[in-house]
Amino acid sequence: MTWPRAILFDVDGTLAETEESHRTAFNRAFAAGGLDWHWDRELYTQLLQITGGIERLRHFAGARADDVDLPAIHAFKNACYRQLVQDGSVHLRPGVTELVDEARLRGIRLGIATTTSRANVEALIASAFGAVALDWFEVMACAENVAGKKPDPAVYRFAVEALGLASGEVLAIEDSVNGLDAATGAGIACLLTPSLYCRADGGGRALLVLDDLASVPAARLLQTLCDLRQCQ
Ligand code: XBP
Ligand code: MG
Repeated sequence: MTWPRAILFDVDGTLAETEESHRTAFNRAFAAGGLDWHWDRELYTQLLQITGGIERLRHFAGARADDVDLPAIHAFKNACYRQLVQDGSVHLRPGVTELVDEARLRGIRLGIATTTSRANVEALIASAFGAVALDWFEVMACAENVAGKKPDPAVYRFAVEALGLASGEVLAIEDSVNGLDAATGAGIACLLTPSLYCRADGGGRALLVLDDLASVPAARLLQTLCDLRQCQ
């Protein structure tokens, strides 16, 4: 099996169900900032169509955006989020550890392609896998690296270029249709594992859709993906 040569993991919703912690952190930031805003699960489900926390805030604020220091609210939100991560509130989704271990065993390179910040990614990886794992992901393509957020394919293009590979040599793993569109828009085959907030989304362009990465043992999953890729 020679494919894939690298796997690019999305973070929020894919490595872990992070969005409840982001939502909690947003609400704490609103309260701390003296705002009477509150995002319940129903509203947050709709707001997640807007990728990126600051973009989501701007969209929600609308005409009020000029009256509120949105970057400060977002920075406070991210500090709260990282505290939740460091406190151990966020766990890896089923099968993630097994797939990462199997990929490392086979010499498949690992990377990250996310709309969130590098600080948030590093906090999650260090807390969930252990600090040693920060070296396992040789490319971290994050919010700081590109202007456009998913479904813009820019973050995937950046990651593939940093790996020095062709897009056809890489597998992406995503939880949302925005992420799927970003990966496939960059010419990267994508495995979709819908997260709690993205269950209703479709996965038409995905190479494969699974409830989670534990649905198939890691070695068999990699073989299945390779076979599917050859049939494309
Ligand atoms: C994830 C997101 C956001 C987070 C990111 O998208 O857009 O949920 O709020 O946190 P994806 P920031 O999983 O497709 O990368 O507030 O740091 O943007
Ligand atoms: Mg995601």
